[in-house]
Amino acid sequence: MRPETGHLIRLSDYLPPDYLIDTVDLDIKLDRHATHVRALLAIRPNPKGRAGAPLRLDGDELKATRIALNGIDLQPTAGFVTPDQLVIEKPPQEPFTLQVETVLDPAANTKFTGLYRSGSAYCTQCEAEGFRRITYFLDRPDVLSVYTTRIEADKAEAPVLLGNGNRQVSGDVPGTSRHFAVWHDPHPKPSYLFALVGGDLGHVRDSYTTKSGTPVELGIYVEKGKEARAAYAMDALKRSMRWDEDMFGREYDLDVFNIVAVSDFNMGAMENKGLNVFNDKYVLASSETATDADYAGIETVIAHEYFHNWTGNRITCRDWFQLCLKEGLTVFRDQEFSSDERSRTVKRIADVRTLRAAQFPEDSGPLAHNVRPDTYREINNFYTATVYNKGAEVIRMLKRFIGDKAFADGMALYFERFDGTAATVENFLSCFADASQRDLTQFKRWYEQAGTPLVSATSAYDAAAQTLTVDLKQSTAPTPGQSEKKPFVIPLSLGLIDHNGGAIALASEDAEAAELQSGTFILKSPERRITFRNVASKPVVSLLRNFSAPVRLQMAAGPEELLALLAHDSDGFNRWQAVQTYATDLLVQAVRSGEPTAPIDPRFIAAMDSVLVRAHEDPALAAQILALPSETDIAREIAKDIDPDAIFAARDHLQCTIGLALQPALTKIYAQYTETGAYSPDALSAGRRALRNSALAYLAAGDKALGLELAKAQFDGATNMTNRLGAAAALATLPGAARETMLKDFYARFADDALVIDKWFTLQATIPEAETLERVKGLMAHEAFSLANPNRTRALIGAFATGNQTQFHRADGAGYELVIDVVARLDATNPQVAARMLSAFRTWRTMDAPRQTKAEAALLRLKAKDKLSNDVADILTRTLA
Ligand code: B3K
Ligand code: ZN
Repeated sequence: MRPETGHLIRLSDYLPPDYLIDTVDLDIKLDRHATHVRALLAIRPNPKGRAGAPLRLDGDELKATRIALNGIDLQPTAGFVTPDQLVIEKPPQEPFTLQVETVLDPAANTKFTGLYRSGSAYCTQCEAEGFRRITYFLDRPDVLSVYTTRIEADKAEAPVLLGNGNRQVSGDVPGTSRHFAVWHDPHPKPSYLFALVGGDLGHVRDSYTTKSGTPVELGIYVEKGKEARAAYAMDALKRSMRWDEDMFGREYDLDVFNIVAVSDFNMGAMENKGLNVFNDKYVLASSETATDADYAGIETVIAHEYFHNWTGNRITCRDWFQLCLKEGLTVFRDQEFSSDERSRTVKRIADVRTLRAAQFPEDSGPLAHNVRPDTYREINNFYTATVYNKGAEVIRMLKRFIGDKAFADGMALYFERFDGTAATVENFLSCFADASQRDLTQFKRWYEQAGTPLVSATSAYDAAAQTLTVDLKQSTAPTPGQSEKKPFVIPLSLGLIDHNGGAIALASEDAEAAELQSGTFILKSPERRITFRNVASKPVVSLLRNFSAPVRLQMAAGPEELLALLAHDSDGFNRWQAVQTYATDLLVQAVRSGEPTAPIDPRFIAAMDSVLVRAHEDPALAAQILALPSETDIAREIAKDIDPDAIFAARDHLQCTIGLALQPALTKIYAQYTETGAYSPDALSAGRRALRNSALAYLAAGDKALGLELAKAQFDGATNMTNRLGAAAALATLPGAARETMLKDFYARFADDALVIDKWFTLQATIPEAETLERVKGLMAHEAFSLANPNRTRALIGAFATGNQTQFHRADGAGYELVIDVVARLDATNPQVAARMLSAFRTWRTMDAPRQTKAEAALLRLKAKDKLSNDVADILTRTLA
């Protein structure tokens, strides 16, 4: 156990490192059970550090075999070197070298951080604190070093040897069956960006010429035989490289850029300098095995990791509190990229859905934290939707607040001023304050206060005076450790629509000219009133257009107004939002009334019909509008005493009613959008498939027999995974022999394809019926299941805990018990993934009383275990607090 385990680390305690490490020379001899690592560190006292301070290098489960200072061996006696640290009490106060040899057992590394084995390959994951599992180091992001890495391995076992930077030399080790490669990365970098890979991998190669004419060799390494499935990722990579040059003026800076796909990975991917390592889920795609959503995910993640080369690698974080500096900004950049490559409105809707589904519950529960946290006990638990997705929203707001031009100038300043440094949020904001000549002090609260602000808006029309008064208020509920919230700077995009659907020009004495021109009004005090003049008739207010701020909006709007927005709003996002709001209101009312299956307002059905009529204008948008709010969307609105069964019943009833009432129109769409020609993952084709699959889901809900017939035919005849999985999902909702036959057939077809079998597990884990619990338990004993593989664990247990509201939150508590059992087992081997699973409990206090009792009992049972990792203990303590 490391002495600092569980300690609270505070941003306010930050001190610069006492020593700097200028160069790192590594010699790594790969072996399954005894990998020998020799590290030669060139160290010097940091002029900004404490003179004469001891040198404390971090370690984690390390075994040192030799330590030498300036070439002279030190006896590794107890106390000065332990598995967790290496301390030199009185190091030289001038430059010196430290040579450290460690021996690792990668095959036994089940945590998948540090050096480990995935399949037959060796790979690494160092962010956030994995490098200390390879050698002793100042394992913090503000220590930047130039790395040279010699990797040696058995030629047959690992013909491919990859490292950071450019390859310098390679060759055979004379008289042995081994070979080596030396990689040199000229860009100083923090240890978390170190990576190496060794294995017998297939590859695809391509090349790219930067705007300034420098050629770059591109390589994607995958499991042998899967090379063809890397084509889309390669295409996405080249498009990302071009986009970053065009939009941000950022060019790539090494001779090679390599990506390696592995099947055992704790998260999505990792931006190691010049050597990105990916979860193969975000690299491999073929039309038969990947859905349109998978293709979109690959495009996004490839772009995200590539964009990190500037926002993250060239400019890194001073400390882990600044994580949003690279993550929020890079998510913003990948969202912009995907918006440019696809449909901006549809992408915005998808991103807001993600934010609401993943970040809003975090921000209103026990795990709420600032976009830039003040404290942490386990940094790996802060790679959250708040840091990533809300972090991206904050950048988007900043852009809206200061304007596109000042934002672009601020980004250019940031790259100019901070290139090659480890920066802070303050550094970042100073560039935008300078570029815009605006004071960003209040804006900065978005980084410093947790919680989702509630904006309430009311409007009053005065026909005689031809004025419309809009009253805006903001408030933010307390979050753990923060009872008082100061007002945020909230940019609210607003438009007025007249009764014919036309836009009304904005005129007002209470607003600034820039606000009237841009339609973005800034709410920075607790309340603001804006009176619009020259409003000839009672308008409809379209507020929070394009989701201009990550807030919850409360605005009394009746069906007429929502229907007018759906029909006429020039803002596509608010057309979608109008239906979401309408449906959520209906469903919340149905649940609250205690009659979840009461008759549905016919005006809503008519609205959905109008969406089908206009579907050809933008099939992808129509599919989004047709998708009813999720069970968790409804639960969030209800906020307390939640009964997921009632929510499910209400939503299911609405889906069935629409499916039956609109059967002719849905059938027409289903027939009209039949797949023709070869599969293409482009946004337009994907939108057509999404619309057709949405029609299928409604038809199956409305008429089981018809649904069964259509879905069976679609499943059997599908020529791509989007259509096959769309059919399988429809069949999964229909209990009976056809479903079981489909599941058998699905497994038989794809048994050898891990990523597809993950889908097969998820399909079953998310069936909303009581038998699913036993099914999931049975699947845990299936030959294809393994807790050792994170994708598989997420596909079955993660999907059950987050994608099956009625069964995870079963009234008898058996869903909670199942997940807690898995967390307890998994914690012994992979604490990071275990902690992630456990965070499904973050909404437990919003459930009804009987469910809360069951959830608490399960959590306390976990707490009673004597050996919990720091990762799980941290989430558990905060969840129970
Ligand atoms: N930076 C990595 C995440 C590392 C997570 C460490 N627990 C991937 C990314 O955000 O690009
Ligand atoms: Zn990232």
